[in-house]
Amino acid sequence: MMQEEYQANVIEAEVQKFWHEHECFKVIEDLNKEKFYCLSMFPYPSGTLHVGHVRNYVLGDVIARYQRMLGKNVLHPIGWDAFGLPAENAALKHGVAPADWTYRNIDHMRTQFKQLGLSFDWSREITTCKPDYYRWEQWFFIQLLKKALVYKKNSVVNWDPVDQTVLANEQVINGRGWRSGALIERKEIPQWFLKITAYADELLNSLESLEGWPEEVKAMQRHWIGRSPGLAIQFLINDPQLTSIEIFTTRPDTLFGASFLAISPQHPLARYAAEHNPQVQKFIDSYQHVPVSEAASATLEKQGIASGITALHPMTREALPIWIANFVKTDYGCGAIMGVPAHDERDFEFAIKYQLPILPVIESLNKKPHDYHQGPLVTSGQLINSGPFTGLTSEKASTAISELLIKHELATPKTHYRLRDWGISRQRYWGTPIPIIYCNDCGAVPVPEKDLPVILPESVQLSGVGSPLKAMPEFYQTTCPQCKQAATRETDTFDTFVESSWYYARFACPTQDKAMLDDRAKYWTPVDHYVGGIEHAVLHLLYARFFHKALRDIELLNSNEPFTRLLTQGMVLKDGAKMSKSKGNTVDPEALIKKYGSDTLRLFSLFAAPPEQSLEWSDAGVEGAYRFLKRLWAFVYTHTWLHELNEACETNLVHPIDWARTPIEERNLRRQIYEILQLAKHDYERQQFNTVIAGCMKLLNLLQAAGQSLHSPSETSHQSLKQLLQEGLSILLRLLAPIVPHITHTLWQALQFKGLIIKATWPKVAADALTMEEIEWVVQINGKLRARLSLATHSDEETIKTAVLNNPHIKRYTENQAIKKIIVVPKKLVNIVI
Ligand code: ANZ
Ligand code: ZN
Repeated sequence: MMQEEYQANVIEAEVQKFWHEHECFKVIEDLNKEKFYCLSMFPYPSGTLHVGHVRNYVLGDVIARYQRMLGKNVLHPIGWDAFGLPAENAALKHGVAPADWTYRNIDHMRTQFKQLGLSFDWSREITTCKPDYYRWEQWFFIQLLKKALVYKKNSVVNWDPVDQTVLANEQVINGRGWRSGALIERKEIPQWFLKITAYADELLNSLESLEGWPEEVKAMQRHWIGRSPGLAIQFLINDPQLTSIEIFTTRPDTLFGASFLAISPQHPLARYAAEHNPQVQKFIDSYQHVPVSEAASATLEKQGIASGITALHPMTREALPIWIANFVKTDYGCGAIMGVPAHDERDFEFAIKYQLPILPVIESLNKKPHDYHQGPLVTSGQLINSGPFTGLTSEKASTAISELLIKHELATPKTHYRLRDWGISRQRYWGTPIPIIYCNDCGAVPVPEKDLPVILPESVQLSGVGSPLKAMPEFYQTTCPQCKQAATRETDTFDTFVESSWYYARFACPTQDKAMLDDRAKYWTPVDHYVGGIEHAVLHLLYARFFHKALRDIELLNSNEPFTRLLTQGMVLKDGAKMSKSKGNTVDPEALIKKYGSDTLRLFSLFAAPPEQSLEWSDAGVEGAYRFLKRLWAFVYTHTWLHELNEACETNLVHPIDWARTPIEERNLRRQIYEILQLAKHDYERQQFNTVIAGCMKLLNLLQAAGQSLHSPSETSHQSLKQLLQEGLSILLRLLAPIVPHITHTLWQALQFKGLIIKATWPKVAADALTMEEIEWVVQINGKLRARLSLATHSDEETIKTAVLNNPHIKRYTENQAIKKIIVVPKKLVNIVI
């Protein structure tokens, strides 16, 4: 029997127990059913749930539950992105091993997730810091190595000289180590890289196929990949020891405007020049340790020194000086440029400073005069002072100049990318060990597959000085797999983005211990709907797309993209500011669950804003959500007798109702119910859950009002109204089921509807409910309002035209007139043109 009062905590605990005991959300592969893979980005186990998590996981949960009710085979898994820096920081602070801290947090957050009523298939839980997971990551790294998609090179890190540790960027505060306060040094050390650039073109081009992604995210990815098609041009050098130098340009049309060449301080030619010139050596040395991050070099004051070497202009045969300049990036293009001061900002600034010639070669198409000594003209236009190319547009000239140079083997087409290869070495303890062994004779040797996983020791004491792995001979001492002599293991670990790049595929077969993935991954992937924060728009999503393609290329997957549709949810704000611990404006979801129950929390977080927008936290809003659920409960409580109808239906005691003969109020109510249903379906498809909820609130009001006219349950008349109420309630509960799954589960049972609401099918719109109603049509003659006519909403054009022309009001105007045209705007107006 149903309780009179809505006791959220009691029913939620019961319903959750029921789901758990009946393994309601466990799925297996079923080729006869349409699959749907719904995934919210898995969390870092930071310790406790915050409202941002609530939003992320509730959104995913609603989508999963909705798709189940549509009859699909829904995979909705969860796991833990368990490696990472915070565990090491916590370990230093509290003296507890990172593993213990992490597992404890996971246990706590798992309980909290269960309290939220999230419909996860818990049998597929993944924890990335466990060897059964990272072992396959190590295996995959070795496959990439075999395919030459892994290499090692020197790269700069932040070095804390006091703690003798490499620091992550976020651990460097105002140039100092976060713990030691020591001034950070830049240090070059060898690191492992994944060749993501090998997939640059595909990563860019297949963005086109991602119709279910927000434009904004695709634009960010495009920019990050930053494809620049251009030309590498060879300039011959007037020096007996050298032959030529190659520069990269995206503007071959400006070739006649080049008045110098510039190379980066790390360019081999700069080193050559330094051999004979101590000034040059000094200049180069002073740039050895300057950060070369892009932001820094854009604003850096331009500085340079002439190398003393000149190059030959391929067209004019003039000698151009080669400068060594700080604004030329080493690792972009050819590390060398042609300076065109009349048409490029950086070159202009440099030319002014060092008094290099400014040679205008482009004018604007409308020939508007431009003072080239005041600043460059950077747009394309029409060529001037360019020999045979004068008069051509920039576009035509670029093609013509490129073709001529290529023909004479003085240039090659080259495309450059902003995208860099992915440095995955981290000088950290709490991560996946990189499966490499260093041997004095054989060099870097991958760990043989049969010896995987390389297990990370979990019981360690962190001192804060260096990685504890470097102090554990039992970890690093080993023998060379090739020559069997003593060797040492790599002590660096993977960037934690590696784990999150393939977890979505592993959810298909989380316990498979013979392979990284099996055929189940082909069944479930791609993820049909992925939900997560916009902060992952570039790195995580790009890395996962890269891994997906690489996994496809070793035939472990069979699709091109990992995530078909992407929902990026907005932030949760309080008083207009981002919620954060440091601001002290956080809200504790657990306390709210205790007070109101998780259905209220779920309802509020979906009702307060559409998913993509930021959500303003409001205590009054939470209260409002709670009141609605109480009202729903009370309404069902007073109408539980409606269940008699369910029994009657089953035994065919109810006569089918001829709705056309029922009173207009009932037909109206019925139409409104189905209109709400129709809209809700549309809104579910667009994830506009806030308007779904608004519709449900309206529906409850309608049912309440109608319910009041039914005074006593025993009354035998009003059969149609009772049935309508029952129909309306069953629709209302099903519309709300994905959103507030506990209360709807309980009420569904109280009303004795068949089966479980989580397995109920999505309600269908009764078409006749919508068609029966009449609406008012506006009738115009030559655009002027002449009459209003009540006609059925969905009448066909012929019926409408006949009714209009036979109307006496209209006849007055149309008599003896030739009718040229009759325009019918469905459900609105008819315009007669005479
Ligand atoms: C001549 C020129 C004339 C250029 C002109 C631009 C405008 P994006 O589009 O970002 O790829 N460049 C090439 N390599 C460089 C390096 N290593 N460091 C700094 N700058 C470099 O930029 C391509 C342009 O950036 C190239 O085209 C080159 O300058 C410069 F009116 O060549 B341009
Ligand atoms: Zn060896």
